[in-house]
Amino acid sequence: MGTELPLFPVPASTMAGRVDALYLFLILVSVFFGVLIATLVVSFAIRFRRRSPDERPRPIHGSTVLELTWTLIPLGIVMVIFLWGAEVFFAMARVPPASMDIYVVGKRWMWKTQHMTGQREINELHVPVGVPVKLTLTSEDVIHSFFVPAFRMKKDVVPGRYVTTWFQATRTGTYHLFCAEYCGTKHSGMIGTVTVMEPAAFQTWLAGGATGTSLAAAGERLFQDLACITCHRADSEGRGPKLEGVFGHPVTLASGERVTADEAYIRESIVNPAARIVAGFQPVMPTYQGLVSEESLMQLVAYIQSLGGPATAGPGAALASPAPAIASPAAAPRSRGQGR
Ligand code: HEC
Ligand SMILES: [Cu+2]
Repeated sequence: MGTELPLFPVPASTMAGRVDALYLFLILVSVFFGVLIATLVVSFAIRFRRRSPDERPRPIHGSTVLELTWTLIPLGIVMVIFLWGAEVFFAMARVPPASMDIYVVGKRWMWKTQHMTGQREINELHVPVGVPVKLTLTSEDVIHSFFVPAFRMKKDVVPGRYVTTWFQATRTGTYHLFCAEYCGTKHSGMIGTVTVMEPAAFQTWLAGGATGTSLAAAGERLFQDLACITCHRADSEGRGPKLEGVFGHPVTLASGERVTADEAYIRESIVNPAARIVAGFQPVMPTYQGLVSEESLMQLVAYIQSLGGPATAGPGAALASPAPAIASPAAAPRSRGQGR
């Protein structure tokens, strides 16, 4: 659709028009039946009013045709709403394969974002226009909700787990970011901005704030500091499984189940290793629950992601051309794995 409706925030993502169209349809259906019912209530009240004190209404006997009509028409309408809604829902839930990764932590009362190249922002998020961006979000404390009205995107951010969502901005500009889940005294202050930039300007911005340490490199440092490396050795001689080539690939568990090693699986393996034991290993890994902040966990996940497997051309490759210098080897092309 893409048209601008008055009273609506500007549509600035690929999903915005689709959400608005569905929303408009719901409004039109509601208005149509609202007006129809109100008109009938008033006109019937006048038409069938009691004209004399001893008037008795004629008894009504059932009508199959009438019953079928008012059952089948609403059924048809709600099925349209259901199928249309499901289609939009799946489009929002399925992250396109070559998306740019950004990690987000909600914390009373701020949003902290981390780019793969290592840039961190608070209550701000810079993204390139026309590139699908995958957000991996979690909360350090209570439930928050990441809401960007211009993108028609709202995602509850739940402590203790990762949720993912995505968007692709369609026009440059600065848009509101809100927390849409009441989270305490300063909930109303948990706001920020999303700045959508031309890809070249975005590269300049990325390079400008360069810390020199990519997310994966920060994770690698933690991997050594937390002594993960003593058990997880690249030569497979440690007590734990080798983590090279794990990310994005299926893992066989001791229970015989097979799971895909995505961000959520890696996070759980670190904070709650006992939950899912890798086949062929003893449950000797200590839990790091409470020892590592959510932001550090994301760095560890990014590091393990960077060990993922054979490099394929990721979004880093597509974006890196204007400023290849910023794409550090650990952060740039990653395998997106299969099965996703
Ligand atoms: C005492 C040895 C030990 C230490 C220290 C250790 N691990 Fe582990 N880790 C294991 C073992 C054994 C397994 C396999 C059994 C299981 O799933 O718990 C494992 C499993 C994993 C997995 C799942 C791997 C797969 O192939 O599915 C990840 C990810 C992981 N560890 C990350 C870490 C990180 C990150 C750290 C440091 C913060 C760490 N481990 C510290 C022993 C250890
Ligand atoms: Cu909040």
